[in-house]
Amino acid sequence: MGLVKRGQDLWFFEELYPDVTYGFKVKSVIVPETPTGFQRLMILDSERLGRVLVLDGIVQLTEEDEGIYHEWIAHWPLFARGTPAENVLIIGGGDGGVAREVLRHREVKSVTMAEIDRVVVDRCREHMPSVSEGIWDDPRFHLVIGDGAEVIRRMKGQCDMIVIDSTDPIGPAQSLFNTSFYESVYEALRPGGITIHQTGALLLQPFEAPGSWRQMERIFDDVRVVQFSNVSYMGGPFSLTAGSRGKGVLSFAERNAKRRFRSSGIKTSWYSPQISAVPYPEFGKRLETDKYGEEVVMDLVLPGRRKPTGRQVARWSLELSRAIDMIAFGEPMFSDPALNEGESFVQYIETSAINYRRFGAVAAANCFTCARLPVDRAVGFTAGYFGAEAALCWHLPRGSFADIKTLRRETRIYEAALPGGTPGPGGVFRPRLAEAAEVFKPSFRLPVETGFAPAFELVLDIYDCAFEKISSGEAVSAWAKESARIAGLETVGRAEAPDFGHAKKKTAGPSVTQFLRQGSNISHYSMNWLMIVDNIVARSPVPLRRVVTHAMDFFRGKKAYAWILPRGTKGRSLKDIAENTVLFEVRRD
Ligand code: AG3
Repeated sequence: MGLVKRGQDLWFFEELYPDVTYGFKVKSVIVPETPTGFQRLMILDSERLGRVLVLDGIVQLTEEDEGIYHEWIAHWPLFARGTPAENVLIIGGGDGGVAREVLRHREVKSVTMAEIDRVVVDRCREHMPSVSEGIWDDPRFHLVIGDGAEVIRRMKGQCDMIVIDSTDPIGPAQSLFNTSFYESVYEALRPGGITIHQTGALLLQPFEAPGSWRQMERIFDDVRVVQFSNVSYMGGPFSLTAGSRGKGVLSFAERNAKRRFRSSGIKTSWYSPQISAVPYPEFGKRLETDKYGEEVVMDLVLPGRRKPTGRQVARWSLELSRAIDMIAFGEPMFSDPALNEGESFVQYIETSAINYRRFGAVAAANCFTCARLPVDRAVGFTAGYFGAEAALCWHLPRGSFADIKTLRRETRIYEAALPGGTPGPGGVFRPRLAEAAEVFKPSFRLPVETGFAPAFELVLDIYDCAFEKISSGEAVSAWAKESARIAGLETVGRAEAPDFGHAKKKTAGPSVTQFLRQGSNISHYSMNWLMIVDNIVARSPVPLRRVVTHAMDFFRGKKAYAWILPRGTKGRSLKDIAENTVLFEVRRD
């Protein structure tokens, strides 16, 4: 893609997505694609859109419609404030379009633009002078060539407004889309200050705005999404996410804008406080109802003395990932290739993992996705594959932001009707709700201690974790090792934290598997959701309180939901299974 010859004509096709693109006919190449040291820069001229700035194959602006983006990203937050902003910081924005619009506000006393790439500034000034028109002679304007993430750390409490006019969160702008950066933005704002950040096309980049939202929501006092659309950012509704320092600052945004726009005398072409920038309701709904993920845990009764081989299990995981529309990543992993009693198999998939182990005649299989999971299909397929006589299932909402009562209601324990995989005639049961105090008492007995089951699983979702901890592959591997020591479980091999990059979509963080003797500890980290989701399976008891609190302290998590499941049972009644399945909440404030 990029520049393509079509007959006599030269066309440009955007390279942002692997499966959709848009293109335009090119009149001439003004600046052929050049590496700047940070990114690839190209400037094209076209009949339809005028001159076009392209970075890393992605259209940043066109002369024809740059006003739409620049007016909205500058005037929306400036007019949203009750009082005029005086000190404004722009991160990125090297073409000068944002600065141009900000400087139209007379009350603004100083505009600092921190752009990492000098080549963007120079080429745009030379070849697209209309975009930055007027800024260079304005004594209020200051250009800093440097990394915005560093510049902002030196500006504590100094800014009334911070505009982040960056490229997408791939390439050099990656460091501008995470919690530690958002924290420094908050720190740099004065009370009553507002920041605004471009967060992508709402339909085509479905995890971008929600990912920024979730992180910003934890730091800023109010967060809002501003929606607009233009021609050059493909995909219709496009988002800017705004945050304020101070509660209630954004609540009056519309009212302030109407009043202050009128009195400012500023004439705009595309921005107007009369136009609603409220996102389509569907996006609000998606944000609210967006569950982190789902898991189905299955105890399958194998016929005869069947012991599936490693090869069969690995093939199951690949076929299962296909059945649930998930791509498998990396190589299948075994704690013991013979898959002897209790030894584990793990296959990472697009957003998390599939795993397996066997306790006698029971195959204990888990299928976890940080997205929607067609549970019945996963169960039906798995039971069919192993020729299971019965399938006991726990369907768990993982990383749900709901309260514990809702979580209990959404946890389903049932015997599947085969071959369909749907809940059978025995009905659907819920886990027993317990207080952490009860579960943490030394007198509490795990299902392996009471003799109810040969193994147990601790399913743990920890919320509000520290970004630095969950984003570091090294830290999470160290935790997995340390956790095994605290649990008194013997490790097998090392804890690896492979990086599948964008493949993990909204989890956007490492996954770690630490094999244990006859068990495993598999965890996934979501940098967007600031959460860890973890499953520990073992045949011997562990000190629950120490294991859970150690994990929470390590990741500095504030809240956890945990389930304890009896694994590997055969012939127990559903009622007994449900009574031995415990759900509890832990808070560390
Ligand atoms: N910066 C935002 C470009 C976003 C393009 N992304 C996309 N289409 N998903 C533009 C810089 C203009 N000052």
